[in-house]
Amino acid sequence: MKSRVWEMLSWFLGYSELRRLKIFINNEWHKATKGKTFAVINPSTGEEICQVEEGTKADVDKAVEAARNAFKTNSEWRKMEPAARGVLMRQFATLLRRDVDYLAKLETLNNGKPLEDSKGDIAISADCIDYYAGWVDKIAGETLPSAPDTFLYTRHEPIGVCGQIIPWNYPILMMAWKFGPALACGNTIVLKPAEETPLTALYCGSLIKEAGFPPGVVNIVPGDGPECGHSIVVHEGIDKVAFTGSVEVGRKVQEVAGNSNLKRVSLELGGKSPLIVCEDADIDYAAELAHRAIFANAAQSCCAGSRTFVHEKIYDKFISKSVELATKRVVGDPFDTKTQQGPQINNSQFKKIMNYIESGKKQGAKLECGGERVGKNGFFIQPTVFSNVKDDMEIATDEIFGPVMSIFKFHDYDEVLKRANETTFGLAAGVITKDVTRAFKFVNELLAGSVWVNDYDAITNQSPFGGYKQSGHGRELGSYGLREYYEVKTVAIKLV
Ligand code: TXE
Repeated sequence: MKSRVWEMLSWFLGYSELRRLKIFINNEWHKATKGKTFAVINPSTGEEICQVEEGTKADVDKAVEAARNAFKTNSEWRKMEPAARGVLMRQFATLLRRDVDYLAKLETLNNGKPLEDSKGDIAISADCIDYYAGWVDKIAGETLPSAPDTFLYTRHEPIGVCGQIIPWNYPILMMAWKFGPALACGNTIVLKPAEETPLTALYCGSLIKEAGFPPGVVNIVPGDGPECGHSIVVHEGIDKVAFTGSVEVGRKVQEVAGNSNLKRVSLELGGKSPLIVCEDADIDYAAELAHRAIFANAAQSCCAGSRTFVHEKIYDKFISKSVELATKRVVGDPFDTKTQQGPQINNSQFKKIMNYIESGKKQGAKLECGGERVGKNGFFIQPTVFSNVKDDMEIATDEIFGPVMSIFKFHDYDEVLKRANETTFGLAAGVITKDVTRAFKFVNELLAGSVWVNDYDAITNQSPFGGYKQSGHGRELGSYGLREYYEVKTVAIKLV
């Protein structure tokens, strides 16, 4: 693997212009005000890829100033016809597709996901931007019934400067989910990519400029959470903050936003999503689906199916099939086309996951397979399957965010529904059954923002995505995603 990574490194360093590793403000590349840089690490090797200028408060201030100027009433962006905004967005999507090979390699180098997965993420990111480009001239208010001498209507207006803070698990896709609705509604943006994975977002800065967006509409400030992220959340010049990440930080974001200028907040946080396999399920189909539900993206997915409930009548067969699939899963070099699972993102996530595996063993779950590190370098973990998991074990309650499948046994449908809902999270849920009445009962009573029947991760650009309970609030994607990015102004005109 090492030689391949060196090949990639020289490819990256040879072809990337250094300016792409700076801070992107006003369509220009800036050095960090404090003059500091931070290392970006390749999770496949643990080695440094490159240094990136580290944004701090002063850089966030600069970015906000640029975004505020771009949002002024007479700015080029604000005077633009909606359809013209759509043209810019489509151009950006076209450039993402043009550079898919470069971007995919960069994403895989930086995040560790298999190259084909990175290509898929970039394709759906471009589709997401295109989808929202289609909305620009349809974000309409309403004419309302009123007294005959009054004209009453609503306008949907952009909120203003939007701070967007994203995680490292789907770096470019999370950026697209945030850019799409914000730009469609006519806002301006200060984006902070995760400190682990800033490379593709920064590259996209150059594409934003090439697409023709006016300076200041999109600004990208790489940096850490406590300094750079916090400076965004607390900033009085920012009107809205959208955050995707941990519950712990989400809670802080809401509190800090509330204590500053009460900026609007939308949060997409973690999950502990149940997937319920009923006795009438086709076992091979169900095991394949449950396998993908948990192990996709090395299980670094907020809606990962991390609690698999299986009916007692098919429990043993389901476990042997799941073990067979997990044992066959190919873990390793994400540039190798046979690889299905790359490394975890960093050492701290790696350790967190290994600790959960130990905790599962100690608390009496049965380790069916996996549970070990793969190789000596990088942060690879074997696909791990636990059976006999009880509801109060740590692996049953906490978001592990790693390749650990936890299988629970159930014998009664009311009982499993109650257990599935007994969590502080509520992002997603799945059920596999051929019984339509039972399916609807689950659909209606599962407390989750998305419920998938005989499917999992069925996310499209038009389907809203977000959480019940402590998985966050607000929705991304679809027309619902737009609501997070406009204000409703009511206008009453008396005809005197
Ligand atoms: O998340 P953080 P981490 C969960 C998952 C994972 C755990 C920790 O369980 O194991 O969170 O991951 C920025 N003010 N998810 O530590 O810290 C940070 O710089 C403002 C679920 O990586 O929440 C990054 O850009 N911003 C999740 C972003 O928040 C701050 C995806 C996410 O980092 C900040 C990732 C602060 N005080 C992790 N502190 C999902 N929902 O998909 C940090 N950040």
